[in-house]
Amino acid sequence: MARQAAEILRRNDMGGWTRAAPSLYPHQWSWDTGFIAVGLAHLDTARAGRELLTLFAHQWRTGKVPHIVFNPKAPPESYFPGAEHWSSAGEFPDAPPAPPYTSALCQPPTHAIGALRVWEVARERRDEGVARDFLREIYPKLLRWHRYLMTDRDPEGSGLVTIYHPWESGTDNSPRWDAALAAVEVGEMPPYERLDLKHVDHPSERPTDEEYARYIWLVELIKRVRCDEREIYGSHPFLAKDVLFSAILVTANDALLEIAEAVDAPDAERAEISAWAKRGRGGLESRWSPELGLCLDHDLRRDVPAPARTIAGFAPLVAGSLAPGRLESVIQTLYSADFLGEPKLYRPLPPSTSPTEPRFHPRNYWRGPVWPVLSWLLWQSLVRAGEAERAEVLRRVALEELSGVHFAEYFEPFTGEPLGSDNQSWTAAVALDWISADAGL
Ligand code: 9WN
Repeated sequence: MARQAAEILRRNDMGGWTRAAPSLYPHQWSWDTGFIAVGLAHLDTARAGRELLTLFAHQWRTGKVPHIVFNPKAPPESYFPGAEHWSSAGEFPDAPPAPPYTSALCQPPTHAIGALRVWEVARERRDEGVARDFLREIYPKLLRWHRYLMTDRDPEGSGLVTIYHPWESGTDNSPRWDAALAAVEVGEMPPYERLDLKHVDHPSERPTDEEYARYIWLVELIKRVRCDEREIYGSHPFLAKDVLFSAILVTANDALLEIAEAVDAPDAERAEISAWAKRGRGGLESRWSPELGLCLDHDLRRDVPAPARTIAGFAPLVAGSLAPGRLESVIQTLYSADFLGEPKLYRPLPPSTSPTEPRFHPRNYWRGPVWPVLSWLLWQSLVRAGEAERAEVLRRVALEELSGVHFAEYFEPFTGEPLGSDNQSWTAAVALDWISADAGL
């Protein structure tokens, strides 16, 4: 399986960066890149470092890392909305020089996690030289990125990141966003053609046309204000505090702190990073719902919680270093009949949305299928929480799912059927990391 996974990453390698998938996603995606670096670290630490540096070459002046860097050589009409639609450098004063163009959105910050894995693997191999140079180069960029998220994306100082679009969450059509998205009224905009449906077996695996219209309308509104963050905060119809994004930022801040130590960063910067992680944990704790046993997002525009039983609710586990009793309560929900204890599951792997959630759908994208990258995130979180046995079971079962050598984007939770795009880079990458964990690497 390791050979096959490495082969997928090799085939998706575009020379210094990796496309998310061969046909559906021919560009570089931000949070995919963090996971891909984790996998590449086991093949070639220098190449893994380059993956992150290539993405960060397109960091915005604000510190934002764009959610997509568009591949100028992608076949025409391969992805919508593509570079022509965003034309970011032309529209947005803070965008970097183009081409390549970028989107104006961002995604969860998996990058410091990837960078730290590169460093860890290099150290295990006693091959620190190149990796230390890489850390020195990436560290200030990561710091600017996290600072952007902790300030522009959290002017309230709540410890929770605000997103402007469901795509920023990475869990696009999760029921987490249903109510906030339904409140968005779509206005006049040029007609467009969805290209995503051409790449999957059935439209039921992807978001609906109504959801898509709202996605494109939100893009339109961001373009109209030239991505001015203050204007977005004031007028944008979709603003939400995202607990999974915020939890990934907490764990990424922990990783950044380790990187800061390795590169001998000034004390003031280390103190700043520690304060961010602490603030993030506090923010997550304030969103804990004892009723659902999960952490809940918040619809900031309408100032109401967004209750939904989804995998994002395990945010405190992902953030780690929990308040007393919180680990037990999160684990109780994870192993309850709402998630891993559901007897109809084909394998005990976490569905993206709980089958007990009325809006659950077993084949539709983020509404139920199992996503290997999120299983990886929970596995990693269990390891960090000292739950070695539970983590090990999850790792073995997750690898079993991939043993049909379908590095699919997501899987039907009751049948194990691979869905979405095949040969997905981040799926191959997390498989490599899981396999390496077996070898004790
Ligand atoms: C929009 C690339 C990306 C992932 C996201 C996943 C999907 C894009 C889409 O693919 O999103 O960003 O067109 O559906 O939801 O998490 O980063 O793999």
